[in-house]
Amino acid sequence: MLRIAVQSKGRLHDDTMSLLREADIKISETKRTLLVRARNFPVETLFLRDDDIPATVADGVADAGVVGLNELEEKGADVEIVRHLGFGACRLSLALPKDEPYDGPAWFEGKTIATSYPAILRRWLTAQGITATIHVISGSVEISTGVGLADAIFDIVSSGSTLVTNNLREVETVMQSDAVLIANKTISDEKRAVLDEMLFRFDAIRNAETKKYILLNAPQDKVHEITALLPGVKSPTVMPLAETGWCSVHTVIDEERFWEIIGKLKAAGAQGILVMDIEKIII
Ligand code: PRT
Ligand code: ZN
Repeated sequence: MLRIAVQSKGRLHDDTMSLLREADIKISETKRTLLVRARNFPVETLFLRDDDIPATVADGVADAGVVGLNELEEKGADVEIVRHLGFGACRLSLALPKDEPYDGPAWFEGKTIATSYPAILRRWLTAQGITATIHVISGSVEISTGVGLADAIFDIVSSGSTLVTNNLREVETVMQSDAVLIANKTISDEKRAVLDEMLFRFDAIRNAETKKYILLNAPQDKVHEITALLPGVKSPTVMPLAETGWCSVHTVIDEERFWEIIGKLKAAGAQGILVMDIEKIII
């Protein structure tokens, strides 16, 4: 049985639970207990505050966990980062009142900075050779400058709208973060095998996320031209249609190249183009 620490509520909870669900690991969330065992897979989830997840995994109370890289860096726990999961993307940045002139990191010399991430901030200041006072607060960091508690803030930024609302301007990005799957460094072979099976499923889901399955009809004499436009997983499948002179082409393309490729396919004579989401890809 592999025990995974998951945020009990908050920004990473839902994405973590949907990843487990898509991997067909069925965890019932109806009873809000601390420890819930999956119905069909040797995994149990331990619901915790995100602050406690790195230490819980490092101590071996949980074998694995999902936590923001920012939280892991702050806590400095000795664990293995097994995968970046892609969701919960954000950055840790320094921000100043928006009209304050800024000409580089030296601005922070002698200033007071409010944050919930003192360890990461301390490392950055040291690397820049700057001495500043760090004022640690656990929430509502963004109001610190407005109420005269600090000259600047160091906080999580995602869309940037919280900064704008509080008349702040982002001046330095110190780190990028996303949710990571972490594991205890000394888990048994048996638990490692469960973790590997889970990773295999997570990877199949992530591989599919950025891809589309496309099907189209192509005139026989244009098939070479059309398939040349399709950088598929391997090579496209080409099948004859009942109507002579036509065939059906199936392949997988990267979502980011989708519009570019579709335009070229149409121009080359492709018709009846169908585009579908893919649930999983096993490479
Ligand atoms: O209760 P618990 O301790 O478990 O939760 P928490 O309140 O400490 O954390 P939570 O749920 O807020 O965030 C968990 C993790 O989500 C963080 O550690 C990050 O890794 C990640 N994450 C991603 C974010 C954001 N995006 C985010 N936007 N965490 C917080 N924010 C906050 C930020 O603090 C700021 O107040 O959102 C605001 C900024 O957002 P924008 O979009 O206005 O820029
Ligand atoms: Zn927290």
